[in-house]
Amino acid sequence: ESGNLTFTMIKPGAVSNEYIGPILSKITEAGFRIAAMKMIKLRTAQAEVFYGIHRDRPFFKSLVEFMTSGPIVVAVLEKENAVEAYRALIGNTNPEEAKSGTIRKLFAESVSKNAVHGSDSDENALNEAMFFFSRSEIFTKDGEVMMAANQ
Ligand code: YYY
Ligand code: MG
Repeated sequence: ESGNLTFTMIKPGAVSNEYIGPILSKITEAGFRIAAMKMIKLRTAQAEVFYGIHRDRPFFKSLVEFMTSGPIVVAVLEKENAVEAYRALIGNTNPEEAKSGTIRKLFAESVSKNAVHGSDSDENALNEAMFFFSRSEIFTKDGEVMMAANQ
């Protein structure tokens, strides 16, 4: 049984605090399937494009500096209603306002160092997934390439 997709990043900070394993456990225990995953380090230009919608916000420069400060884990997750379900699992942008049990409540240090990213719409989820992964790197439950180029 397949669902829809969302895109996540485990941010620097959560990676350097050794929270990759605990965060992935929360994700899989919540019923998400990992369809794609890798560890990378963002270049400044990549972070500026990824967060381009926030270009004019006061926190943009510090956001880009933080997101390029160390390795991150990028992943594509599958579940029914994935975007909304994952936003609920990660909790409020500000960990002080996040509900107990959410990933940000458990693992975030602050609003700027908030452990994880989660897409906010189906359209952005697909765009963000394709920003980091080629079609041949995203897999179905059966281990087949999800989006064959000739589809
Ligand atoms: O989607 P989400 O990550 O929950 O929040 P956004 O409002 O899209 O902001 C993106 C990103 O920017 C946030 O995860 C941390 C950072 N940020 C910040 O550093 N300071 C703020 N006051 C607001 C957001
Ligand atoms: Mg956002």
